[in-house]
Amino acid sequence: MSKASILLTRRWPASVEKRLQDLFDVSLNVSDKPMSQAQLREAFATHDAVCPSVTDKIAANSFPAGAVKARIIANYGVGFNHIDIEAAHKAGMQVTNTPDVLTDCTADLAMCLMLMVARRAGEGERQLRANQWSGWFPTHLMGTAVTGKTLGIVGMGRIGQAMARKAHHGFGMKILYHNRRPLAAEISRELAADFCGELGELLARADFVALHCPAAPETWHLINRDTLAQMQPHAFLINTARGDVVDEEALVDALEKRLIAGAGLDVYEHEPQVPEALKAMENVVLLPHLGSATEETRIAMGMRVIDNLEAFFRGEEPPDRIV
Ligand code: 8YV
Repeated sequence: MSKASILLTRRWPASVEKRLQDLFDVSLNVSDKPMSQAQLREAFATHDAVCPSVTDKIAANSFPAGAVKARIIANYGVGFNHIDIEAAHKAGMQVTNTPDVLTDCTADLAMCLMLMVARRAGEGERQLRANQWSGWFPTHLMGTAVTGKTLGIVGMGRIGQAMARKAHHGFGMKILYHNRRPLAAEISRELAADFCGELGELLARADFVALHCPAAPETWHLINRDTLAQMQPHAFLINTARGDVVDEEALVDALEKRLIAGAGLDVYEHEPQVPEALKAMENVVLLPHLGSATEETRIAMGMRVIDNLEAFFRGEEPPDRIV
């Protein structure tokens, strides 16, 4: 039997590409540059499966006007807001993602941003590398304590819960969360977490606000001029979710007016564009979408895509099918 043909829109870790090549007839995007819409249309017309990632905007017009050969879009990543799922289904394709395998990795990065921004780590590093460190003195780069503070988590899914666990058990933080529904009683007991039905209540009480909700029409600009104004002036905003959840212009304004103390960001509204105003601020830590960027996780994400493809081409339900 001939192997199914699959196309990866970007390069993946070598061990995963090797495993894929053992199983499938694989086309690689050798340049590793984001593919154009014309290239995507061609890919859907000529391959049994297309495996995109966050840099591929897949909408109805990404599919060929004529016959679509592809029957599955196996996304490399958990977030799938870059894919029009309804259009994919209409064009006869299933869509899968890679949950679980990047949960801790992303929560670790959120912790990293929280610690960095609170302890002014970016500022200190910039100062030292610029040979501007004159030596120790009692009031040098005094930051804010993290241990024992209150962390408000917006979106208490897998990643939100992982961050809550690290922050509560590791840093003695008080956990508040805003979610569509409260956690199961035993998890909420384990985390000593308070459910805030109203986002405003969480924003008014938290010293750190961490975003872990998916990008969806309901969460678009959830953090905006009004909600930023509800945060405490000493509070920090951490975003490892998606840029669209924050109105970036309003955030710049709130930071400039000192309505909040700072921000730690891994995602942006118009990646890879990052507002110059943010880059100019010392109280902001900016990372280039590194949430899942460990070797272990990027390999595990690839293996998870393989699990989905293998199940699909065996005629079974892929484990991570998005319905
Ligand atoms: C991925 C992410 O690197 O999986 C996600 O949702 O945000 C990132 O960790 C990216 O999406 C790959 O497509």
